[in-house]
Amino acid sequence: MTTVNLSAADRRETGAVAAELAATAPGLIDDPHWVAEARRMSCRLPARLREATRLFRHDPGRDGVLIVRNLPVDEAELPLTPTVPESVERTATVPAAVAVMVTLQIGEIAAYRDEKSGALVQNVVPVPGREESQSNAGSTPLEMHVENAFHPHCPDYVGLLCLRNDQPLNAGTMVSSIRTALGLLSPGTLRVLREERFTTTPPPSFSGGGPDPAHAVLRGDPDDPDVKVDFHATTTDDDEAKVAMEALRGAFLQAARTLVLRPGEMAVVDNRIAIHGRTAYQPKYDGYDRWLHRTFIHLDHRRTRAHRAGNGNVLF
Ligand SMILES: O=C(O)CCC(=O)C(=O)O
Ligand SMILES: [Fe+2]
Repeated sequence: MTTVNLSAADRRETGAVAAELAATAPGLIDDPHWVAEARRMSCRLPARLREATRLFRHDPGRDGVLIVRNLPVDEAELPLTPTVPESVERTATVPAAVAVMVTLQIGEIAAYRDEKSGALVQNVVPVPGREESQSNAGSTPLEMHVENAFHPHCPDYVGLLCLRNDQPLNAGTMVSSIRTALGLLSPGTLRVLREERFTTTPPPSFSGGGPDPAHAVLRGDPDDPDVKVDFHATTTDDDEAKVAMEALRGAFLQAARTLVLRPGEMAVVDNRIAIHGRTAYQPKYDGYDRWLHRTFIHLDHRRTRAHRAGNGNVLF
């Protein structure tokens, strides 16, 4: 797994730029002027961090995950972990500024109008009453998935910055990549997965009304394909395709790694070749539960232009 450990000096430098960005008017993450400043200031992140994001963009490695450690997140300064449904971060705090700048060094930040009110930085927190839900508000196992697999412009990368983790450290982000899982699958299974025999249902908030288009689970170079699957939302009517999907799920589980993120650690998952999920844990709802900031990244902002009003960062 590609890992960058920031030195104490790098952490200080990142903290200084993030504090300056957090104090930049109007101090609201979703404001286009603030995003423009964040984009510009992200060029002042330490060289070793910019070097790592540049190399990761060129080659996500076998795991398709970049881990950045020792980012400036000061747990003692954090407010209580939010507990409300659909929680998002609107205020430009230091941790949010860090998440946005790392995001903007990889590509362009993106969000979806119909998800978490289109906020560019979203809170991944457990929500009382949603324990069993197959969403990031739940605390039972979250099935592995490509993020927004149903969307024609799903993110190229997903960023997850840890602000706080649960104690004892049970909650883990599971990641697995098709580059690792591919060798565990038979040629017959791979052939079926390359055919348009699968559909992925959007969450109710996104529903466009029409039937979900059939798609292949594996696409591109047979030896190094992209993957599009969500083991909760992708289905198929035919038995052969069901068996192939089960085999793929097994291979992904066999190849999976569990990342227990600590405060100040950010995982960037390449959403083309890697899938992710979450292990079960026990929230306490006492204000000190696990808390991540999530961002989405597109590499080619222009390609999504027809899906974005006013050339902003929110897709419909
Ligand atoms: O909680 C996690 O580690 C990941 C949850 C998730 O899949 C997401 O927020 O997209
Ligand atoms: Fe996810």
